[in-house]
Amino acid sequence: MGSQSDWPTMKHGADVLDALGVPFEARIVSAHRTPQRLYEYASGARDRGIKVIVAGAGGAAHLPGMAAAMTPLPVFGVPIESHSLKGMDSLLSIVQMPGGIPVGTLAIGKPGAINAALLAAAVLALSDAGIARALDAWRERQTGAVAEVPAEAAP
Ligand code: RP5
Repeated sequence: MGSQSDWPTMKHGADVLDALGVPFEARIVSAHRTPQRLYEYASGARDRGIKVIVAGAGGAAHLPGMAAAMTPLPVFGVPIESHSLKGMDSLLSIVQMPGGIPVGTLAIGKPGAINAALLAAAVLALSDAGIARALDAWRERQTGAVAEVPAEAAP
């Protein structure tokens, strides 16, 4: 993520990965404030054994696109909800990549962080039976938690 201030959003994705038993690392890497850290992180990720990168950033959100430019790994971008433009700036910054350098872009904020984690797990599940089973179980639990009849609304 681009900043400590992104963590309350990105933590929702981290919680999903924890629940699925997917090992991950959470790092602050700012495209603007720590460009050298971004270069080292993204260009070295594959050699360190990283398989998928989830990059959350807000505002002029260059982190996912710049990371994607420096690694062949799949990169999923999470637009953080900004104060001034409610994350529309983040969304458009991340989603409008030029052809040739893809960033899979998720929804703004918490749903995007959750779905980026699920999508990353789905990629890993293609070659990891344990993660595939965990994902199946996660979906079954989600389905089982949906009531057929709405509960009485609180007065
Ligand atoms: C982006 O700028 C970060 O991803 C964050 O969403 C936004 C604001 O960062 P802070 O000023 O809160 O550190 O690079």
